[in-house]
Amino acid sequence: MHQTWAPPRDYRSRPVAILGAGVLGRRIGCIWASTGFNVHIRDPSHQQRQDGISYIQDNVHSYAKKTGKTVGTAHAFENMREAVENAWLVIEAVPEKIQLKIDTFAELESLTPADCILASNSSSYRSSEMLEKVSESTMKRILNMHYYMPPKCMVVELMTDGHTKDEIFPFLAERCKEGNTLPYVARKQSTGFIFNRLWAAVKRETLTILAEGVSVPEEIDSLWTEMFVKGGSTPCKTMDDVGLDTVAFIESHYTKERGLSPKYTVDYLNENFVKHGKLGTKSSHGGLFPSVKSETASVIEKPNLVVLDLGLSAAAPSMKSGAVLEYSSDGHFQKTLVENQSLPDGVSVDPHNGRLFWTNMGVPGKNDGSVLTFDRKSNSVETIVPSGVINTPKQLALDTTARKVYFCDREGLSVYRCDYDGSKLEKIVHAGNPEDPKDVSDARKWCVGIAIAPRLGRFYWTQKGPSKAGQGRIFCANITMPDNQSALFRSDIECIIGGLPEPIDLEVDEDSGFLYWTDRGEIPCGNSLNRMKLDALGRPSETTAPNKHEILTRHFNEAIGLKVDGKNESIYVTDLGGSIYRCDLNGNQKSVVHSDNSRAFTGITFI
Ligand SMILES: *[C@@H]1O[C@H](CO)[C@@H](O)[C@H](O)[C@H]1NC(C)=O
Ligand SMILES: *[C@@H]1O[C@H](CO)[C@@H](O)[C@H](O)[C@H]1NC(C)=O
Ligand SMILES: *[C@@H]1O[C@H](CO)[C@@H](O)[C@H](O)[C@H]1NC(C)=O
Ligand SMILES: *[C@@H]1O[C@H](CO)[C@@H](O)[C@H](O)[C@H]1NC(C)=O
Ligand SMILES: CC(=O)N[C@H]1CO[C@H](CO)[C@@H](O)[C@@H]1O
Repeated sequence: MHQTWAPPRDYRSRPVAILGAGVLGRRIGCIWASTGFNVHIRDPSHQQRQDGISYIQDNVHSYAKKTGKTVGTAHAFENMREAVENAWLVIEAVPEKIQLKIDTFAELESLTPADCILASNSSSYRSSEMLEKVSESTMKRILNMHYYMPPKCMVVELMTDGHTKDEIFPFLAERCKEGNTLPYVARKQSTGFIFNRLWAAVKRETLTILAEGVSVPEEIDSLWTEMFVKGGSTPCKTMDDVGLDTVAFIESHYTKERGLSPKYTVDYLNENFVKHGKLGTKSSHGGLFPSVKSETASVIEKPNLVVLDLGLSAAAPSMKSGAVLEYSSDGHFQKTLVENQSLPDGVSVDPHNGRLFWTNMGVPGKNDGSVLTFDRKSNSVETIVPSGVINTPKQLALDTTARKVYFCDREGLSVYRCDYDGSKLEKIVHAGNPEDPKDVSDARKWCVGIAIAPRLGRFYWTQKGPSKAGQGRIFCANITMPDNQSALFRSDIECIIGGLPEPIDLEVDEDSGFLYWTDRGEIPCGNSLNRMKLDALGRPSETTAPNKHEILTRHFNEAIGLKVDGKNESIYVTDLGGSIYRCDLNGNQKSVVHSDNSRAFTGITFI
């Protein structure tokens, strides 16, 4: 009679049968007996039966000490039928011979009740290899149940034979916990279950390190103890902490160096995590583990917006009517932070100390551009790059880890960076010769927007091209200047996209791996907010066809500034027409947050 399996509700009054009274069989029996289950041990050898029962009698109370449970009984049987006839669980621990196991399961099929779970302790054979002589309905109640060496290690792994009824796993896992063991369920058939595969990787690499003569056993074990035992590191949490983009990057080095397939490492991470902005602990989208949203996250005050007004739409426009303004995130004017600025263009804040940095373009074509900083606590303004050095500084970005200020100089045909105090000013991109009138009049060499991606080791900038000409480009280069090179010649500059209407400001959201930009060029594609997915190396991801990017939303009035708020999942955009907009990360739900036609907005950030 082959009924389908249903949980044996009376399991408490029915025995657990163990086939094989050897070293492991008797320990498995002892575990179940120590938590109040009645145990039947079956072994053809009289000696083994006697030794098995003695072991249980001698040890069951010490096993039970940990749980304080009343112990069950243990009986030994020579006859298989008697041992298993009323069992709710049979664990075979017979010698590792596949034919013997096949025959054992065939016998168990005819001798056990239809609700009895049949488990194999085999570590070297999958239970699917033991199904030759059993019916399909019996296959549904067979699985692997692999113990290590109790009582030292109380782990037990459960694994399907490919047919095992799903309901068996939660039921048996609960019973294992009742039996004071720690169950882990392999979701699929897998040679070596779960732990032995982890262990296989550790062994393989340890042996390779030894074979290459890179280290010695004492030091490997000591290093392991420091990192994993004392440090308490665990693999998945550690990868989330390191960042899955970084893990993918490191793995790609190994796969290349060793000629391995990237399928289960680099590709798996990129396809399932990195591509979706799931980079681990640092990311609001989580990683291998879901993100732990802090309880207070939703009550944290929304940051205010800092927006630059060029001053050219003012009632009496002048070279001194620009301002640094503060608005609430829903667009209410708060206050003027700094006034009388000379065409301010790019702004950024270091969230660690609330310090604000911005550029004043000054008169385009004259070397009177400047970079300033404002400290909210002391309400003081300081000039870090005074006029006389740079021409027309545009967007500004901070590397808050290295404490560097980056900015583009449009008519200076360059990208610069300096320290927070303005020292160590260096040109890092030389797009043309600012002394050569031909170069200066070539807007394809005009550097405008800039974004820093410290985790990718890259920075990005736009060269906008003539107004609405479709000749705009976005470039990237390494934050670290290649050895012995300089802005005049550096070999790491890449143009990552060209033919754009007129790209202006940039931002990289390293959490999601997207590069965003505004474009003030002509309709249909200009005056838009755009984005492009980057890969782990910071280049356009392969899913981005050449020169294909996403236009998220359009119809701005000379779009300039942008600021991505990953936490709130929104993007703010400003335009010269005097509006601040907000849309979601896909460009939907665009709304005007604030509008004032006596203003002409450029840079925007949070404070
Ligand atoms: C059960 O598994 C353990 C670990 O692989 C093995 O040492 C032992 O021999 C197995 N027991 C039997 C009786 O199959
Ligand atoms: C800004 O300029 C106006 C008009 O010239 C002047 O009255 C005001 O004092 C200036 N503000 C600052 C902070 O210098
Ligand atoms: C730029 O950085 C990448 C990634 O770190 C590195 O592989 C590459 O060699 C660097 N290029 C140069 C020219 O230094
Ligand atoms: C850089 O220059 C130094 C000194 O001239 C030289 O020793 C070194 O090899 C150079 N490095 C590279 C990568 O060319
Ligand atoms: C996704 C989300 O939280 N969006 C909010 C971002 O902030 C604006 C302004 O406060 C809210 O209106 C959105 O609901």
